[in-house]
Amino acid sequence: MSLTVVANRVPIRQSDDGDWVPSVGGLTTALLPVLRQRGGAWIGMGEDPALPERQPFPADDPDFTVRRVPLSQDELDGYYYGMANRVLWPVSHYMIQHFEPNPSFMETYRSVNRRFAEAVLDEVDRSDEQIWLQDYHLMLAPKWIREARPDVTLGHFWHIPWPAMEVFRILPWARELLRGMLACDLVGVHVQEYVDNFLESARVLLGADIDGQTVHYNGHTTRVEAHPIGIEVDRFKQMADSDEVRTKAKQLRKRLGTEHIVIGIDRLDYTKGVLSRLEAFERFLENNPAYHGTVSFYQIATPSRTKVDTYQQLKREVDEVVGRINGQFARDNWVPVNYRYRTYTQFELCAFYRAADVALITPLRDGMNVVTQEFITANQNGVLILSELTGAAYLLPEAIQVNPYDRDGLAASIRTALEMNPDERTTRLNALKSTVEGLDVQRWARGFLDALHA
Ligand code: ADQ
Repeated sequence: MSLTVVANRVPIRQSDDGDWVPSVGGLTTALLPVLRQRGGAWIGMGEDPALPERQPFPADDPDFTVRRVPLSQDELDGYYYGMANRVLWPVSHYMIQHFEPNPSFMETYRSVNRRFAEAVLDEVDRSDEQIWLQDYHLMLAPKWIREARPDVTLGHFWHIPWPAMEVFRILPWARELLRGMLACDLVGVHVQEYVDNFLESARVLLGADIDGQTVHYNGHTTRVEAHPIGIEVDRFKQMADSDEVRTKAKQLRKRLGTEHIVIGIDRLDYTKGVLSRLEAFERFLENNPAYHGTVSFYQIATPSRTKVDTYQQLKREVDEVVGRINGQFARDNWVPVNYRYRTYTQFELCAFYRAADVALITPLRDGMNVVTQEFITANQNGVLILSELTGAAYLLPEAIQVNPYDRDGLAASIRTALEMNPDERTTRLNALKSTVEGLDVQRWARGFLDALHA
């Protein structure tokens, strides 16, 4: 049975010497081996009109086809920067202050989803085909695929939180979007709480019949299941244990020169809670003068969605708060906050994970947050402080869990983490490691596809 993966982005990129290579990222890593083995296609948007619509990959002995859906600048603005980034992203993360319900975004989203559906129909020629769509960019495509091909198997994995029904219904197009999703045979989310929210949305907004985790609507049946995503555990472990990473981690500790290192690593996104985390670190310094000079906070933020105003604004605010904290507290050779606004390689990130005593992973809301799992896998004796508003929190009770809006609580948790005795650190970290090992990303892909097959 061949597989068609449909995602916002295609899984390959051009390397510096011009060759096409797989892109880096959890989804690519998980699905490329399956596609290579089974054959089929990966369909994603085409941002560059110069690239071919269909590209067999690898070029010399192709296993599958990369198919691009070419988008004009207007389409990209409406579908991606508009509907995906300014409508579905903020609402799903409960941040409705950033929600811009512009009907033209939805209009473009509809037509782009239809183009994705047409590309799928063009690629899919056999009835034993499995089609797996990814994420909030593609809520409507399933309906058009289903209308033309009642016989194919359709799955959808939703990578971000599925919000409470009363929040989801804020979307003026909530019912239409849900109907799109309910053309699937299987909808996957990270945790049971999102399953429950999805079922409740279908029941209340569409009057669908719910039987356990199955939705009956309009003559079709959709199962909704929790499939928590993981990372490439083995590769991360090997990387973290390599001489290169060990050396880099030592160099980092030496360069910072403080007894304790606290890290934060995120895409710079308002959902990740970088600002409130910095303010909590500021409060920690205010409340704990004895720690001045002994703790460095290293925040790495990778630039993201830089064309969207709210992201530009966030960057300015982070710059300002970092300046304020260092202006007030820095002395002699000690800089309390080291802030880097750039992308690092996974090797470099691994060195940060390894060097850290404490990781502050405190999103205001997050689907899973795989940085959490990367830290747990790479680190040897540190403490994880984790926002209770992430999907990961449901799976990782051994972390110190905090409400990211509670500045005093978060500040206090930093001290608790720094003062935790070594035995407790080890016990907690070992328990976290064993959970993360069970969440391997390849296992996630197999688990979802097996459930889809069933
Ligand atoms: P994201 O919102 O992108 O993913 P996350 O799960 O934390 O969030 O993954 C971020 C990835 O980017 C990690 O692999 C991390 O290593 C990398 N990264 C972060 N900062 C970096 C830097 N400075 N340089 C290089 N790489 C960096 C969405 C959802 C999540 C869900 C995932 C997977 O929002 O909730 O966990 O999809 O389903």
